[in-house]
Amino acid sequence: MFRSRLHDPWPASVLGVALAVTFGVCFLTGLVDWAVQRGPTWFGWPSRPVNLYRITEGVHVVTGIASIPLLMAKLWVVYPKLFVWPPLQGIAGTLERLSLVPLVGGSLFLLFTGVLNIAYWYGPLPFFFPTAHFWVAWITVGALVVHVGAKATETRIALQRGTQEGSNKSTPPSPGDVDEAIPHGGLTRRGFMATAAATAGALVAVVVGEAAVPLSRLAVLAPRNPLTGPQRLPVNQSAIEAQVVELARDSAYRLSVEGRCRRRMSFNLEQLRRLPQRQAGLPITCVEGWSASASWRGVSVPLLLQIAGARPGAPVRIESLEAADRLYSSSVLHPDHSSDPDTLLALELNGEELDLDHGYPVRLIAPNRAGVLQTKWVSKVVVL
Ligand SMILES: Nc1nc2c(c(=O)[nH]1)N[C@H]1C(S)=C(S)[C@@H](COP(=O)(O)O)O[C@H]1N2
Ligand SMILES: [Mo]
Repeated sequence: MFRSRLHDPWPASVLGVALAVTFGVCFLTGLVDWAVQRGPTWFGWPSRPVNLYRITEGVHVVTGIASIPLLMAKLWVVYPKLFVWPPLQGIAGTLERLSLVPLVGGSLFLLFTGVLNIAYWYGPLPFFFPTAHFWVAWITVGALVVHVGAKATETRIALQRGTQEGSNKSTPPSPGDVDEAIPHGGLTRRGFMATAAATAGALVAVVVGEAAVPLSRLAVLAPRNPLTGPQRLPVNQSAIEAQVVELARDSAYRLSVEGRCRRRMSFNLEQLRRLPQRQAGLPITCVEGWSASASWRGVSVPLLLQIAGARPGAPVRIESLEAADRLYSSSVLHPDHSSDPDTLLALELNGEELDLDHGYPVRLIAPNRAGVLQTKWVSKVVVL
């Protein structure tokens, strides 16, 4: 029944190593993402290099996407083992078998929810995506460590054999060697592995264009394209969705600075425009898979803190016109960011007054920061 050599240890091992790498990198970059957004206070995330978070987040999405065809191929290669008799072999064997439940189940869950997330499809999820994705990742990686430990020797042997076979074509085929002679459905082991790799590459190519402008024309499956949107920048949540249209356009709009500073202050838009302005090229990196760089102009936050008589590098909370119970209505700037001169309360984007959907009249834009923390429609700066 399973005589095809597609089900050999060699493809299983090569795919296993590839998956260990993509999962490992995806897990580490995912931890960075989690810590940046809701990590412990001791986790100091620097404001430089400006594009660092853009890279770690991009790598997270790309390694996750590449894992999908690799995991499908791997499951196809190893599923006959489920029918090996007797099913449970010794205590170690039984534990190894049991660890497959969280490993396979967790992997499928992570990849599935990850794809739903970058597709903006939260409808079917009965839980808060980041929390579930985070905890299942720990369980899955725990199971992965057990699995790698259990399979290390077997894998090393299979890989060595694979290379020897590759370099020594004159070895007569053993009775089990039906691969090149009787391909499985016309597919050789090499052909199968090349297909898995090519599928992974193609999926990465159509997704990475969401973050890399030179490839943006390939981003055929992407819900956001880095070059489309008002002022040539995508919008994540519009002013209508955030229910701030009236407040943002109100002539009574004021930006207030309060909290632990010597002077509580309040500025209308005209007064903000008359303060010294600073320009910076900074990306928006949305955790939902896209990122794009733009040119911003506005009031530097350290300067504003200085004007208000706050301690330099004090942490500040940036609050928006959005209702306070909504997910992204405010964010905190930790010292690295509140003291970086390129952390701006921006009034302009790509040489024009901010579009309403990009946060008019004032939005936060800081270097090396997650998109969810780049608060739009800012109305209050609270020094902590
Ligand atoms: N007040 C507020 N600010 C917000 C959001 C929001 O929903 N409300 N969305 C955030 C998210 S998730 C991203 S990725 C960026 C996107 O900014 P843009 O729409 O100008 O591209 O804004 C951030 N700022
Ligand atoms: Mo976002």
